Amino acid sequence: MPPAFEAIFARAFVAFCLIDREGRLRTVNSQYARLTGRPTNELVCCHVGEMGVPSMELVNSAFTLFDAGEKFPEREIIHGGKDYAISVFGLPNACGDITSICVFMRDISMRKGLERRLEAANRTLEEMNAKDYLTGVFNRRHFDETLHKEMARLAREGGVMCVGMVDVDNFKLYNDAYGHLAGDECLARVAKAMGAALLRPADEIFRYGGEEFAIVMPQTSKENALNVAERVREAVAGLRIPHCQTAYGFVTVSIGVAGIDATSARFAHQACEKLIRVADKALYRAKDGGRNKVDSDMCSVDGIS
Ligand code: GH3
Ligand code: MG
Ligand code: MG
Repeated sequence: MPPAFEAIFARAFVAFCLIDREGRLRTVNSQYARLTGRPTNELVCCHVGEMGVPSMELVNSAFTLFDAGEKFPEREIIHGGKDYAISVFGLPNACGDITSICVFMRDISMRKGLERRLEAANRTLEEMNAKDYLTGVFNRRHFDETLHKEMARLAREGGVMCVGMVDVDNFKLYNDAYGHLAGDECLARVAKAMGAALLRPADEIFRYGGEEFAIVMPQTSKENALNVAERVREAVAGLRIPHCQTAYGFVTVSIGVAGIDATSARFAHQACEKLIRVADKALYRAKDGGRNKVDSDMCSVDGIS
């Protein structure tokens, strides 16, 4: 290599090496030596497999691409806890055959670190956007999105989906008796207990508004949804949060469950509204039945109502 080029490569910020078809290092610069933790003069003629960077898999795939007349797309790798962008070029001999490859490794750890922090911040923001601040369960916006998504999936895949509308009993009286702050705390505890009572990962609870919650149970028969609702009701009653203004003496919830099958789900928008209306009616019946109860119904949508 001309001395001027050697000086340039020695001082370059990128790690550089020249590798032959056998995977042996032909030339390396000091950045590459630093990356491997060995002095430059020890590296020439070493097999790249010993260094681990770049991998032999990368070297082989680069030769395969160049032999086919293609380019090697830039890759990102992690080595020694750092991120590198790898560019590879083929070096032809006098006959035009690629006999060795030049590998450039650019340290992009700073940029990748920032990208990861940004991704994590975006994930947190997305989660905050979907969650209810007070109770930590998903919010109404996420409920609407989930219900529509699940309704479309139901129409596509068949089966039955159920929704449970949950309402804390006599909650106005709770606030009146214990104050709004205690009311807030109570709602958070109730939400947590209800969430823990949902055993299937597909079942999800949302804060619908005020002291009302909604449970979405995809691919669940009405009978199974009733069991889930019963478990949720028991979980809240089991907290035994004192409520001096009710016949039970502790905080309870009433739940209305509504089921819908794939045929009705085809009328997606109406189906979502109707499902909630039917669940609401079942909820009123549970309230009328003395509260701390579960009631249910099936919902059918004919596309007109
Ligand atoms: P029912 O058994 O018929 O549901 O009676 P209820 O008292 O629970 O129903 P009502 O709709 O009369 O009252 C709901 C109460 O829930 C009134 C409202 O102040 C309270 N509430 C709604 N959201 C919150 C909240 O975020 N924090 C607190 N502390 N109270 C809330
Ligand atoms: Mg209510
Ligand atoms: Mg209520």
